Amino acid sequence: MIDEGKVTSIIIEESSKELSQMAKGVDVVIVGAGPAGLTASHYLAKAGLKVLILERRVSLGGGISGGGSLFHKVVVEDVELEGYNPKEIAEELGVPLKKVDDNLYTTDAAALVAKLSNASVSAGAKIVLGMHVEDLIYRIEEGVTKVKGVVALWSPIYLSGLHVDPIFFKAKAVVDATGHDAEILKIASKKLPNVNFEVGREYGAWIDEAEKLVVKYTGKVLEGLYAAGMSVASFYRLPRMGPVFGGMLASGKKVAEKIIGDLEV
Ligand code: 48F
Repeated sequence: MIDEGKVTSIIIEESSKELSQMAKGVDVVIVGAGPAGLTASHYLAKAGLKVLILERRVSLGGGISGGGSLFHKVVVEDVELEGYNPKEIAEELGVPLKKVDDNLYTTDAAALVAKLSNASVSAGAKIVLGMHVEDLIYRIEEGVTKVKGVVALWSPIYLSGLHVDPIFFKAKAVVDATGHDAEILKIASKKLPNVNFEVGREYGAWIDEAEKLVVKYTGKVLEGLYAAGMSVASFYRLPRMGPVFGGMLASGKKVAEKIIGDLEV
């Protein structure tokens, strides 16, 4: 016999234990569980870092599922993007690929979501769904603005517009993996002192350039704040690539390597 009250108390106790540990500080908070965020989390967690992904939806994969214009296939390419090969990354993460052209491979969107999510949690990353990041924690040290974590609200609270105070997660590094809207970079531009940038929107479509440039420009934006995936394209006004996901995987891997280097793991 399973007691109803016990089920709820297990959920609350176990979640609270973990959330309270993570609130005190993780190594990396990644905002957004799309392809870039999930890929980054795998490599960061695999390197031994404590990684928390906060995702405001109650689903994983971001734009992957709707990515092929609602067709169930997506495309990954076998090319060098600034030293990163998306096909090799996909294979490393267990994504089943079918060759369809010289350097183009396809997989089911659902398979990409499942394999990236599996790679993330299997490496030890923690994913909390239904959590909307609405602000940043910062300090000014020797005149330099440094990001020290995020301010978050459960999504239903955020959506309801109720006047409810948020919760905090301290982190050594925060990654904006929020996609086209580059929400965390926008927050930084509006809410942090001494930050003199504006966030725009990516340019029109040019796949070859978009895939290369999004990887090239992936990295640190401010002390403690990094960008990966389509937020990079919006921030630096790069072209878009549409339903080709290689650049997102490569960008995720690159941001992980940058952070691992900066945190001297
Ligand atoms: O949009 P998304 O998939 O970003 P990405 O990893 O990949 C982009 C591609 O999907 C596609 C493309 C390239 O092929 O053009 O669009 O860069 O995933 C971003 C995730 O971040 C969540 C959002 O719900 C989505 O799942 N997100 C956005 N803002 C917030 C957030 C926020 N403020 N707090 C929490 N999650």
